[in-house]
Parts: sequence; C-alpha cells; structure tokens
Amino acid sequence: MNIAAEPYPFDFIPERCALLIIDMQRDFLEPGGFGEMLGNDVSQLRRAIEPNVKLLAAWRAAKLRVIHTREGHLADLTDLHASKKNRGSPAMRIGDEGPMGRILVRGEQGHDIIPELYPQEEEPVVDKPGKGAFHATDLHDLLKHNGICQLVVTGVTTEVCVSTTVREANDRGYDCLIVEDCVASYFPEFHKWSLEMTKAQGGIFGWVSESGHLLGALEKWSASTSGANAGSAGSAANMMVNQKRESTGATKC
Ligand code: TIU
Repeated sequence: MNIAAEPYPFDFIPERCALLIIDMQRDFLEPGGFGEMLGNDVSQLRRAIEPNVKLLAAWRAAKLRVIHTREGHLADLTDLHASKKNRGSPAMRIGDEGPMGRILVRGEQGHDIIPELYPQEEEPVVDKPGKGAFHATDLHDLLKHNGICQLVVTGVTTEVCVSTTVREANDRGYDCLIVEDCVASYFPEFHKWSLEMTKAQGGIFGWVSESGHLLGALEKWSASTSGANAGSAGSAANMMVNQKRESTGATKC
C-alpha cells in the first residue's frame, strides 16, 4: 500500500510496521520538567499532541503494533554519564527535585507519558538513557521478534530524539517514515531542517509524510481486514504476515 510521502511514496506494509512514539513525556511537554530546565519554551511541542492522539487511535483501531519510548535515568543515576549530567549550566540538573518530581528520573511524574497518549497495557514502553531509542535498550530485539521492519515515527523532539532514533534505525535496516505534524521541536527551524535532511538525497535517512495520509491508509487497511485481525496486535499481525506478503508482493523485509 503506497502512502504519499517525500521524497517518494512509502511502500507501507501494515503488519510489518510499528508506530514508534518517541518521548511524549511530561518532562518535555509540560512546564517544570527537563525541557524547560534546558531553557526551552515547552509550549512549542504541544501542537504535536492532537495529531498524535488521532494517529494513535487509528493505529490501535487497526490492531497494529504500537511502541512508546521514554528518556530517563535510574533513581541512583548509575546510567547517567557525567557528560550528560554536567552539560551546559542549567539551574537544575537531571536527578534534582522539580515540581514534577526528580528531573528525568524513571518512576517520577515528570518522566511519565502525557495522559493524552498514555500507553495501553499491551503496548511496550522502551526506557532509554540516551537520545536514540536503540542505544542501551532492547528495541532492536523487540522489533525483530515481532517481525517489524518499518517504523512510522512520531514524538519529540524532531532534531534530537526523533532524528537520532531514525538514524539508528536506518543503520539497522529499518525503513522509517517521520510524520511531520506528529513531531515537534523547541526550534521551528531545526524541525524544518531535520525533516529536510531526512528526505534529502533520495531519502538518505527515510521518508516524511503527514498524518492525514497515514489515517487514510489505516482506514483502508482496517476495512480490508475487517474482523480478520481482531485479537492481540502481536499475534494477529504475525499470523497475517505471510499471507499478506504474498498477496501484496511485499518482499522488502
Ligand atoms: N532537548 C531536546 O530537544 N530533546 C531531548 O533532550 N530529548 C528528546 O528529544 N526526547
């Protein structure tokens, strides 16, 4: 199934594709967290919430794989490099007590995903200490075990954790599509150029599209499988892989 995208249409294989939502955490999107501590205007990111809500609802309705990530550190900060802790000169640092609990520490309120996009029980949440979602996590194994070779990537921020993750994924053989209206940055120009860099040179890191195109494709997919893929996302999707690959001629992954 082709999805309109740049630099050219994306060959969407729904049952082999996961929606990867990067770091939609209170620490980045709400005042008093890590994002604001770094000197950023967190309101810049909120425009991505509503398009993500719609895309996530459609993805869930289609019973396809959803994975969330969170950036953060262990309570004892043993996974926090001194370089990350000491970078810049913020008034508060990772691990300090803020209005939403200890900044960027797992288990604290600020570290959690915003209520609008809260993960459902069957949706894996990958906790990562770095910017990329593959570094020091089991994401690659999780994707391989679930037969996933394509990623539709959303979340924050475009040029930091989204871009780092897409670059990591690209080097591991995944086809990535970034959803332009579902990613956001504290710096609009970095957002723009990060997307430009992704799709330049024939899609050097991947594809860029808009949520409207994905919603249309998901609707078609749901209609074509109506009822056949009911049940848990993983098992239903896996059972349909071979049959669908034959019928679509998809041999890319
Ligand atoms: N500072 C910034 O733009 N982003 C981060 O620190 N983390 C993520 O992008 N998630």
